[in-house]
Amino acid sequence: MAPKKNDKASIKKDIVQHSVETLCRNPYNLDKLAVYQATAYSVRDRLLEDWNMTQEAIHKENPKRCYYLSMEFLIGRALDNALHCLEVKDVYKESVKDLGFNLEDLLQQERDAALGNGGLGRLAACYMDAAATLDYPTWGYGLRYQYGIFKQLINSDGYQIEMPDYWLDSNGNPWEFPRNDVRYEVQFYGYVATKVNEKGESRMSWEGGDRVQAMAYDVPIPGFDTKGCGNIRLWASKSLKTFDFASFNDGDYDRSVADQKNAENLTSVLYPNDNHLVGKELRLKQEYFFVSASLQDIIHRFKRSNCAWKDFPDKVAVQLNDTHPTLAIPELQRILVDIEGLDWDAAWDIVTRVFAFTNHTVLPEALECWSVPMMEHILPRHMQIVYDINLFFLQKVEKMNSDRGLLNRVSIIEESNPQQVRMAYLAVVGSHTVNGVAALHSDLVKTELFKDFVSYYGPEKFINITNGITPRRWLYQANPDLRDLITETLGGNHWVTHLDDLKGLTKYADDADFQAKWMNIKLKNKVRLASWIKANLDITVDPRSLFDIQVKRIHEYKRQFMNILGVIYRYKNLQLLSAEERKDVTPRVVIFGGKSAPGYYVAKMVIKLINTVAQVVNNDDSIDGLLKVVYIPDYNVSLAEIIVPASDISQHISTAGTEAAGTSNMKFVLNGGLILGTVDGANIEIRDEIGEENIFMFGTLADKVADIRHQQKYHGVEIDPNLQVVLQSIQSGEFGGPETASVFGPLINTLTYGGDYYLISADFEKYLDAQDKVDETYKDTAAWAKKSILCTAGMGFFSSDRATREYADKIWNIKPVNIKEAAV
Ligand code: GLG
Repeated sequence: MAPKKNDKASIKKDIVQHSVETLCRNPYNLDKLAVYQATAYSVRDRLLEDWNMTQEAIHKENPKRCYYLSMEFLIGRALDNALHCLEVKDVYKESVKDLGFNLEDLLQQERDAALGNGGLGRLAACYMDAAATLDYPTWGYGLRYQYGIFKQLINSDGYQIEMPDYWLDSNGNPWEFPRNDVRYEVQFYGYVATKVNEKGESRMSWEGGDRVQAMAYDVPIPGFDTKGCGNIRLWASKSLKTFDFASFNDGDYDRSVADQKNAENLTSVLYPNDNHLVGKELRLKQEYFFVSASLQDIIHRFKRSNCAWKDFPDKVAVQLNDTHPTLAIPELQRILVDIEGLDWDAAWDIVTRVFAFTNHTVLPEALECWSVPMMEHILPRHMQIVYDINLFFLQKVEKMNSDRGLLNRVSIIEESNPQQVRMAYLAVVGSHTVNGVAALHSDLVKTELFKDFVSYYGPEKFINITNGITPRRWLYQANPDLRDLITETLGGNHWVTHLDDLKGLTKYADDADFQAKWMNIKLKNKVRLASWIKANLDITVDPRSLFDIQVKRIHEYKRQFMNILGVIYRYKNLQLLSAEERKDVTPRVVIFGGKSAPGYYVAKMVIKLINTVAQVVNNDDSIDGLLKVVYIPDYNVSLAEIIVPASDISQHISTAGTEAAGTSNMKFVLNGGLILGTVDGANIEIRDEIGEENIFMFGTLADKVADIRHQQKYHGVEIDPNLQVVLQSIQSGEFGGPETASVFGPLINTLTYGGDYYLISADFEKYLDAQDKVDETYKDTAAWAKKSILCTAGMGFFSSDRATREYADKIWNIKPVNIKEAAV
């Protein structure tokens, strides 16, 4: 087949052809949605050429491959990204213009692929972008949820409302290829029997139960500046029985389709919890369905290469993105022992050379534990295998140290009632390498979370790979003006795939001309966000104000509560100032965004408080517009692309030791936004890279947190005096009247009776001081501009290319494939 041509005439022809033949539309009756779709299909055709060539090249070379198993991929929109990667954005712009459309409008028609909750899922998407860009033979595996993360509405009372995100609506999804021929069966329930195999050996066999089918959908992931195109294979559950004719003939139509519905329900919805486990049976089934289908597919591909099982770890690396896919460990052991007939030790040797595990959190409420009775019921054979893995492991530990306490502490089975399987421990025992996602976090993983495992295995098994983000989406695509200025200044776009090049901006940090250009771009991005806010929320904000942004999942540990309490403090202070004094005030727009898990009461109260405060502040003319508060509903990847480039300062203020890394911090700084942050997660490494004079840091250090909590437990919380004033103003009904005030009672109690677990009171004064510094610094535009430039200049390290390379070298042991050479 002749390759697609990228001249305007050919592109126009392709778009029209897809409108007519794929969408069945009359070319004289096309709306934006239809043209977006036809455009997307024509881009997909072009990607497909690269996709096929890449897969062909990998197939021919048959190198060791890596499979990235993740229950979440927060991809966002695909069209703009693909246009950039294929280097056809300009010619497409011209082509759709000729057809009477504006490309930027068309891009807005696409729905986000929002198959993730937050940082963890977005990280997976950034790594797939990097792996494709670097030509690594890496595939992602995930689930094709019919409903992604819910859509968040804020009602007129300021509460979060959740609406289903049926992203695969009747319009179809041009960014996936259904693979009708790639289907596997997945079993649940049943019982374990003993069987004699062909060799006359006695083996366990998992019998009976239910079966559903997994069908593959491939999502192409274009690389930048390469012909390579990666892949994420997503599984959808389908029924094995299509239609129950017996029931239908009995007139029971409902029952005849029930089985199909049940099976399809399995992958229908993404669990909307971030950093919080909700131990639902359906979730456990999703996890097993996911790993079973993925391993069958991986093994199928491996077997085609005619290698022996002992070579499996030389051909296959599997990365477990958090514990969610940990069942892959007992599942591979089961396949090798029960089905392939290997003996236990040989199988276990293979398993432990294949898997590696990324831990993303030390928060106890986020660590997955599954009840033994539930697991026994759904996965009876796996439960036996987990017991055996644990037994053999504990026997080895005992040989080294027979301390009962130690054995209890490291046991994969927690002796609670009912017993629980500690998935993180299973992941550690079944993996060759465990990594944390930022330096401090990886330290905590070693010294706290898996301390006993470190003394057993030795420290080498536990490493750090600091997270990274893709500069393609998060600068090149989201901030075109800054991209162009950087490209012009550095003399080409080599930096997009070699982010360390940004260092070259350092020498312009004091250049007044360059500063002016730089700040002008920031202003333009703020104007863009201000118009979005006006158009969508009808709130007027002045783009010359300092834009102060906190967008991320709403969580107590992330302390949006502290932020809004600080806003109230600021508001009350403004009220006290004379007209003369106000002249000296830096005007602020404080912007929040983020979803709360639907069942997370305290987080939902924080959203309500922010919106209630916004109502009052935004309608108070007496403060001369010096403060505005905006809650942007339904924060997602596409909104982040508008919000991130528009920030002057963004807040990353988790209690020290709680945020594993954070990745939005990297996105903001990459776009020349300063950050106000605690000494936590990747903030610390960002500081080390950009220089401490370019970041506003404050707050209790991680190693002091436990002491303060201990103190508070025994002596109560001494509420900071400024905070006291703020709390009183809430309680007195200043925000929303006395009735609303009582609604906030339980929220305020988390600081007082609850023991202020997240140290809001303890950090409040330092927080306000840091905010004062921000205000002061912003007054000196040149000084601010310099800091902003140095922020971007120092961000090379945080590219997902660097992070992915580290995984490839230190964990996966894979090399890039030469796509061009291999393809000829
Ligand atoms: C986690 C952590 C974040 C981390 C992200 C990616 O809470 O701190 O940056 O994974 O490693 N659940 C998450 O988002």
